[in-house]
Amino acid sequence: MRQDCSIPDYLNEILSNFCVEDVKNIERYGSGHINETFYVSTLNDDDPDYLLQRINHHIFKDIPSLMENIRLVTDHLRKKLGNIPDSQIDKEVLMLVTTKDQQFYYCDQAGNYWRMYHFVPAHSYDILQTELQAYEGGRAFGKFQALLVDLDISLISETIPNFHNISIRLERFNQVVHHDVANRVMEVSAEISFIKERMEEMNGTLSQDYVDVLPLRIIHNDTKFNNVLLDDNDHFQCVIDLDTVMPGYVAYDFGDAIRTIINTAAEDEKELAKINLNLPLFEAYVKGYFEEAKIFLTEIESSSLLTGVFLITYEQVVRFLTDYLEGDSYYKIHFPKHNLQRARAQIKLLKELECSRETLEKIMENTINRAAILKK
Ligand code: ADP
Ligand code: GN1
Ligand code: MG
Repeated sequence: MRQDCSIPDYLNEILSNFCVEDVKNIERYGSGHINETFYVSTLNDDDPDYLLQRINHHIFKDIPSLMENIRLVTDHLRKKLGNIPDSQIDKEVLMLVTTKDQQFYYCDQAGNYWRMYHFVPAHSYDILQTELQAYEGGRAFGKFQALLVDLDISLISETIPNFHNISIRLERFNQVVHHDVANRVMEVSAEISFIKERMEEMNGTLSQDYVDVLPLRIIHNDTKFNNVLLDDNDHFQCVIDLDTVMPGYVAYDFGDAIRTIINTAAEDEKELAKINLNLPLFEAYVKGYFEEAKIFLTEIESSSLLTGVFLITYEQVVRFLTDYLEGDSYYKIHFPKHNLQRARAQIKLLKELECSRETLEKIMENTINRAAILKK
């Protein structure tokens, strides 16, 4: 999604530090909640276009380690895909652009960190339209995990510690409710109750319940559907937004992807009645995911996946409401009560998921059994 906004003059100065071809235009781009993103087009049709990002260093505290993660992961993916032509790999794996002094990021005088990728000409969707898109999304994230299975996990840094640790997120939530710095607690008592009613059940889910049986793997950790690009025929092209690639349970990625795929409305839908479950899309994602992930998934991992859907949707309620109560310091917002609206929408989604738990279990079981794909 391109946006018409005025571009600050200093961007040309930032670009002059990178090894890029003649630039034609720069425009704000995308609908991510974290980084500031620009599309940089070039004059010559034979040159690649670029994507420039100011990495949010308030959220990511150690940008050199984060960029080293991305370098390691993209190098590994390239090596594993070595049998396809270079022109193809450049569309399937994010390609970093170096600075003139051979670094993968540039730190400006104000302390802002910038990086560039080759622009991948493909589509990202906030809401899905077809089963093929869901199936291809499942394949994309399944393949991403499968290709990273043999990358040494000890080389990968935690870019945001305890990112999906619900116990720590709930501790923080309780503190934020207690301090009520933005004086908003009164207004959201129903939402706070919703979180508290499920606190005991959710606390420790996956991170404690499965601690000795679930393998830690290198996962994406932010698998909402607009973080996979699809080509013109809706086939998956490239997994993007690698800032949170770090150790975790595959159920986290499964849960976050399903949370966005299964929802018939936007993540921040105001009219809650529009938020329902699209079960055919769920089934299509499960099918695509297992086709690629079956080569490494253990039986216990497969059985943990659905728990991830409930956990991550609940976690989003907690995170959006925490940010609202703290005065909106984490996510980009587009209007004053945006985080509250997001939290309410995710509450409705979680209620729908809870009502359909058995149906979801059956679909999972049938899809997995039909393919007879579990590796013992
Ligand atoms: P955020 O962390 O803010 O979500 P992303 O890395 O996901 O940042 O980038 C924001 C948006 O920019 C994405 O949703 C996608 O539309 C677009 N995007 C990111 N990387 C690329 C790329 N290499 N090629 C084309 N589009 C991209
Ligand atoms: C953020 O970066 P983006 O917009 O893809 C967030 C995710 C949330 C998501 C909710 C680093 O993702 O964890 O699930 O918003 N990323 C980070 O839309 O916090
Ligand atoms: Mg993103």
